[in-house]
Amino acid sequence: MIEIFQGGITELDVDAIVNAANHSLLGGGGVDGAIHRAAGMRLVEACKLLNGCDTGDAKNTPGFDLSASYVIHTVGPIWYGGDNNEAALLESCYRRSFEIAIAQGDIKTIAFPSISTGVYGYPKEKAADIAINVMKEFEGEFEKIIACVFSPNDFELYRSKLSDPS
Ligand code: AR6
Repeated sequence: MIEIFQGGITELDVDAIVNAANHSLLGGGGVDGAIHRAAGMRLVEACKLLNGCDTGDAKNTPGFDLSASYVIHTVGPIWYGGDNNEAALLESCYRRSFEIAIAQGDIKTIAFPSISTGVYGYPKEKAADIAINVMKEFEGEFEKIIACVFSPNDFELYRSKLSDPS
């Protein structure tokens, strides 16, 4: 089942939340900042042991003070106009996050923010198409996948795409 939730991802009571991080994995603004604030200082200590992360890849940590048991940190591409492998890298973020969740073994519910669509500038509609395609591919492996959006416009974007049978 794929659901849409509008609001802060740290509020969600799921097994894992995905973080739209940067190469350092040491925190930042946007959803990354919110997750680090809510998880507490132990999160950055755990992230320091991971030696960063490549764009399109993902790594997981415990969720510490979050209600989510795990945070899966992924690094989305910066949008440079679309001819710099952005789509494949964004798709890889979703796919690697799902693969890590499956390998973890005890993640049945997972929530994703709209990776790369904030500071990294990825056009929201193109990003939503990629997110939803990969979510549909992995839908059978999870009890619930949540697309967590922040704005009413993003909620409507996901709602219209998810209700479109094509
Ligand atoms: N919960 C859910 N979604 C959120 C939240 C939240 N609390 N806060 C923002 N969003 P961004 P990026 C939405 O900029 O583009 C960081 O500094 C937001 O509206 O957080 O991948 C990292 O450290 C947008 O739709 O991530 C990196 O340096 C989406 O989350 C860089 O930003 C992603 O926006 C990553 O940029």
